[in-house]
Amino acid sequence: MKTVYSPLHALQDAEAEFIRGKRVPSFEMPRRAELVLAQVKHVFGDETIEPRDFGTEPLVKVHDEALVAFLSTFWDRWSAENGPVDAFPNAWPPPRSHRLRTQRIGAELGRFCIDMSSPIMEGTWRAVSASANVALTAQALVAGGERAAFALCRPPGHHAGRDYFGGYCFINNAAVAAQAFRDQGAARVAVLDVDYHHGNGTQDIFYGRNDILTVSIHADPILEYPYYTGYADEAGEGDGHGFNLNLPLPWGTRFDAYGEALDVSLSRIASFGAEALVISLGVDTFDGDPISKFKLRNADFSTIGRAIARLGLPTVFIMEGGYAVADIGINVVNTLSGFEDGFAK
Ligand code: Q9C
Ligand code: ZN
Repeated sequence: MKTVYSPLHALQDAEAEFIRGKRVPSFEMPRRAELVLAQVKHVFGDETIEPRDFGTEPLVKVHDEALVAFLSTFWDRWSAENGPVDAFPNAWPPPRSHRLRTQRIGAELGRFCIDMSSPIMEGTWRAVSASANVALTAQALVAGGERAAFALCRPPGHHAGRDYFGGYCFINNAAVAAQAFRDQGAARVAVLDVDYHHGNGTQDIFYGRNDILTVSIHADPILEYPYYTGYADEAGEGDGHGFNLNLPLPWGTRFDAYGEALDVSLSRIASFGAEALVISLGVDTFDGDPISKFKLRNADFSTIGRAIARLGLPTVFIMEGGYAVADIGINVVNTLSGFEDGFAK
């Protein structure tokens, strides 16, 4: 399988995030992508593909222009006021407030940023736009006839919604790729999110639509980030009703129960009649993940890949989460290799 990769991801290098009141070293770090790349090269060979530049046009098809404009211009305004300091919000608009009037950069940050895990720094926008270009380049390979491709995106994207960012995510790479399939003529596209966390951003972006099915298997948000969405009764709205499927699972989930949820997901994608598939590939479902509480083993990721291949669809894999750095490469490449095994049969 071909892999698309850009070294510009390393420009997003957060020193810290905030968890339960404490400033701790960021779990989302450049080394994650470097170790995935090393394992990709080990198994699939040294060739990787550099992304092309698609500009902001494909981004504003799934995000508000205001978010894209904010992210792309933020650093100059912030650093002029505060110096070269990683930016976290410390104020958020209360419900029903007049959100649009403030001119203060730190207060504007609170309009767009939903949490304290996703600081913006000098290189953030270059890393983020490279990550979206990685996704779009992989999508173009598949649209051009490859049966699958791997977008080694970093920063990840699935927590970024129409007009907000957070959860280490800024631009929703999976949504951008899914929309690109639609724009190139696929009538129906499915996004399957296997990251440990609910794909709230992807759900938000496509919630009112019946042409892009969103399915997410994740830890029950009653106990886990992103807390406020990801429940089983969120089915979509308006035309989109019935085209969002959430499969929350309890802490401690092993592959026996996980595999059943995966089968439900794949059946729904098949009955939907998807013509192309985007996988939000987080491997933070792994037993050894430091911020997660599922119990999948290395070999289970091969099984997931083989199961996805049974759909027989053109497929773009988009890198999302996974923080057990010693195993992240193995778990990602096991998924991709499992897919290739399954597709060959
Ligand atoms: N108790 C992705 O996997 N912090 N994002 C959670 C843990 C945010 C995860 C705090 C986790 C975001 C792409
Ligand atoms: Zn995650």
